[in-house]
Amino acid sequence: MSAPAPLRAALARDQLIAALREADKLVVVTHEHPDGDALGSLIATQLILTQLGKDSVLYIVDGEFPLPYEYGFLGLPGHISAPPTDLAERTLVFLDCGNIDRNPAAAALCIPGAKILNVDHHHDNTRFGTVNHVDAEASCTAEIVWGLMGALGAELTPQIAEALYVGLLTDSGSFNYDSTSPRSHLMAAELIAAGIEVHRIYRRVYEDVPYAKLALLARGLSRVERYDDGRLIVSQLSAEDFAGAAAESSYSEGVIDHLRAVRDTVMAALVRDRLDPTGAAELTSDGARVRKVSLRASDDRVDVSAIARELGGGGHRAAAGFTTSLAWEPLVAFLRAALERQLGA
Ligand SMILES: [Mn+2]
Repeated sequence: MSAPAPLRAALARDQLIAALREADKLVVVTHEHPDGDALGSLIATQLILTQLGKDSVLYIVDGEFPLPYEYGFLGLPGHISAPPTDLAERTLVFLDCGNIDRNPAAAALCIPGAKILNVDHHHDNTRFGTVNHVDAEASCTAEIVWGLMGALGAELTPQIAEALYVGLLTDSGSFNYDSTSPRSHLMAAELIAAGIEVHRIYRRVYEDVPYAKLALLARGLSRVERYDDGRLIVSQLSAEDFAGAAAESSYSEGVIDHLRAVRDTVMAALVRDRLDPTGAAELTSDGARVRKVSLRASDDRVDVSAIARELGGGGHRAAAGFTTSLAWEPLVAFLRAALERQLGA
């Protein structure tokens, strides 16, 4: 019989701390198309391990660049873009990565015998690590990293605090999502006391918006469709929309929040063409467009991660996503049916 969940969680945390203490050489990685929490927890962990005197590198492949402009101010300490030659000697630390199968570059690091430390807050984390510290109650992975610092004897520098705050701010929806807890605010208080400039970070992350992002939003809002008395609201952005707006793929971030906020919405979906390096639509071998679908729930009854998993994706109850080559009409039909199933209709 396995141990009860809280005990298992405490054991995993102890195992993680012991493994981090023990390791001399590490490589820190996160999920594909990293967001604010992925980058914030990644950078903070890299800084913490380096501060503790360890030889740590931060691995992000070239294909991920340019990173979203709003996180550019953080810098990438110890960044490498090819697997380290001494990979076999390094402990792998995965941050904010719920499913290793969706990150081929990171999965390629997992050579036989690799020590894999999996630190995450996705409730559907596939527990691919040799140590799995998964805390689904945490508002962000940065909150978990922050919670480890005391036990590791790490000092909260302004640079670490800034990276952690970006993770906290972005993954908690500026302290507005359900996952925001007293602990999230205690963390924020400690980060502010450590010297971060809250307003400056807000400006960097949420303002300083390239005009192309506004132009892309306008296109997204012009393609909105509503179904089933507005319970489902969907929009799409094609490769042509990105090109027409001169927008990078990350500029679609935030469009879905406008959809979710509409009255009567139960689930919002944004469907985007995946772009190849030239900005053209990525195609399957039989010529279909590969699309990324982001889902947001605005109703507690709905678990959008379960809907995303039906097509090979995943995420959180209120925010999830998947990739598909379904055409628009069957895709909308799938979303409508999946939502009705969730609502028990
Ligand atoms: Mn996260």
